[in-house]
Parts: sequence; structure tokens; C-alpha cells
Amino acid sequence: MSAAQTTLRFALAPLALSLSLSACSNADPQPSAAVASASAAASAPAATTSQPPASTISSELGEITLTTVASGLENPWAIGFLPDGRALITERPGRMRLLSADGQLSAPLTGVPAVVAEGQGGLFDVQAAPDFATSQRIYFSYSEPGEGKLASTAVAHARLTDTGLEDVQVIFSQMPKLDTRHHFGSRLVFDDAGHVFITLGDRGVRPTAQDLGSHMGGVIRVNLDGSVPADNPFSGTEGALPEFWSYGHRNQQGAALNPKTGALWTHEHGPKGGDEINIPQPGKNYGWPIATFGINYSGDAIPEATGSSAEGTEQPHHYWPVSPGVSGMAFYDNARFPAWQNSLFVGALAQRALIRLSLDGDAITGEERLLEDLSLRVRDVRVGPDGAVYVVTDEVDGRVLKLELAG
Ligand SMILES: [Ca+2]
Repeated sequence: MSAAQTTLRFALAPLALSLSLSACSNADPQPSAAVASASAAASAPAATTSQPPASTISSELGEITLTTVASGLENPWAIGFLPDGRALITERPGRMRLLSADGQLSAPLTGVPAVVAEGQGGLFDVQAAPDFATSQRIYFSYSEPGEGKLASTAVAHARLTDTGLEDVQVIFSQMPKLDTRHHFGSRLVFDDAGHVFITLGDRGVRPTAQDLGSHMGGVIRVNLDGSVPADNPFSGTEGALPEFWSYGHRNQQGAALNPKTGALWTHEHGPKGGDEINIPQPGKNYGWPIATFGINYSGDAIPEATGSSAEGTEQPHHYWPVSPGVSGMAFYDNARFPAWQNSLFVGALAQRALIRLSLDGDAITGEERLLEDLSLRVRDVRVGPDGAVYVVTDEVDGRVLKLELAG
């Protein structure tokens, strides 16, 4: 693709998105599928493992070898590595597959619970438990069906076999359930002290993000069995749900533990503008919708907003005036490519790129865009146990890409 073509494509993309979106900045397609169940596995298209050869792209830190590891995945949402080098891949319609270290994709795993695969709903994140090597336990998040049209984000753990999930147990279910089909979040992050963080969204009902009586707009912290830690910030507050860690978030589809500090970092979609990175502190209010750097898709101000700041709310650690449509987040923490140390990778859905932020301590000192020529919606990014950076693209024919620095 020529530079001129690239410029044209990216000049047109924001206009098309602003016309087609009314409720969300991450430009998710609106599939018509109803609640998916075991039939999702039976009707799964054949994912493929015969791939084109690797290519080379240039970057600020040297040439990158780009390899397609898997393709034919339907709107894949997450990649979660296992200690043995395999990975779990979720597909939003409700399928989960194993990807072997040599790039072979399994058939859809059995035992995945029914998900509401409508709008932005479906099967979301997947992570191996900290004790996976002995327990074979995995954690995953999804839009859980309720009565009628109701749904909410839920998190379950299960025991992974070579072909499926067993002993599925729901450990968290966002309350209340709603009939909207967007802003479900969600990512899962384990800390080193027996907790799992769950990042949520406002479900498209903005004021709920300020309501501690509903889980919407929260970062949730629970023990690995779903019980509430005694030292959660609102565990003794009347009228507040005790699972909250922080609140006032719009829609969080990226989260990771900073390997240098142990702190949770999250990002969230702004409306039109104002995608944010936060370092959520216990009990703090991150502002949505009363404080935001974004505006409505109509061009009007967010009705509840008093501006880009509001008393009693925290400013974002970082924000983008124009929304990339952020999804997926990974600190580079592997010895294999020293040049990538102090990098934070973030996927971009709407702006179709992989963002690499340079860090100096917690300060973000630079930004580089990778993969722009591919023009693929990046849904997830993780560092593999081999030190490569893996990207999952949100397409009907979605891919898993591997990036390795040359030299
Ligand atoms: Ca905020």
C-alpha cells in the first residue's frame, strides 16, 4: 500500500465511524446472533493453520518479523497463555479453542456456557489461574444471559482438559442485569495476593457508573473463589456493593499488572474522544460520566459532564484526545527483546493499529503506531512465554499475529 493510500484510508475512517456509531467508540459490529450455546461449537467455521510466510515491518526500535500464527477465527477476543506454551483463544460468538505452541488450532472446546452473542456481547477474556500447572484451572468472562433479554458480565472458572471445560463455576455476576448490548468490559487480571481484578463497563447507561449500588462502571476485586476480600474499600459501606475496587469507568477492555510496581493499570473507551489509561486506586472515582475529555457522537457535550475534571474524581493517568478505540493491554516484561523493555502495548480497534507506549517509570514518554498498513482492528495484545508479542484481530476472519524484533 502506498503512503498516499494509507493517508486516504485513515483520513476517511474516522468519518465513517462517526456516522455509524451512536453508543460506543470501539466500533463493534452488531451481529444478529441470538444467545449462543453448545450449537456455536457445532456450527463453528473451520479455523485454519496454513499461513502465509512471515513478513518484515520497520519500527522505531528495529525491524519486526510479523508471522500469522492462526486465522479463520470469528471475532476473536482474547489470547490467554498457558505455562506450557499453549494458549487459549476466545471467539466472541461463544467459542474457545486451544492454540498449540506450533500453531495448531483445536476444535472448539466443549463445556463453554451459553453467552449472549449480540451487539458487543459474547465470550470475552480468558486467563490461566496462577496455579494452573497443578489445578488446570482457567478463568474467563462473558455476557451471561438472564431472564428475557437481560444480560450482564459474568466471570467463571473451570478445569481445562484437552478437549473442553469441566466443573464450570460462576464466581462473579454483574448486577443488575440489563437489556442493553454494549459496554460489557471486560478483562481479568490476577495480582500476587490471591485476588482477581475484573474490569467492567457502564452497559451504556452512563449514570450507573457513579452508582455504587450497581456494579456498572467498576473495577471489581474478588478472591479467586469469588468471595469479597475483607480489605476491599467499600466492604463496610452501607449501600455500596462490596466487590468494588474503583468506579466511574466507562468501558474497560484492557488491563494489566505493571511488572515493575505490581499496580493494576487499566484503560477505557471514551465516547467521541477521551480514551483513558488509569492506575486505579482503591475506593477512587475515575469520573465517568461527570468528568470526561470526550463528547457525544452527536457532537454535543455528555449531559452529566461538568467538564474534563470534577471535584472528587481522579484525572486519567493518560488520555487520547481522539479515540483509538482501545482494547487489550500488555507490559513488555520478557528478557528476549531488551529494546522493548519499558514498553506498554495497547490495541486500537477504531484506529486499527497496535500502539506501543514508551515508559519512564509510570510516565508515558512516547507513542509509536505499529501494523497500521494492515488496517486490522486490534482486540487483544499479550506477551507470550517465548517473549514474542501476540496480537488478536477483531475480524470475521480474525487472526493471531506474532511480532518479534529482528536481531
Ligand atoms: Ca475518567
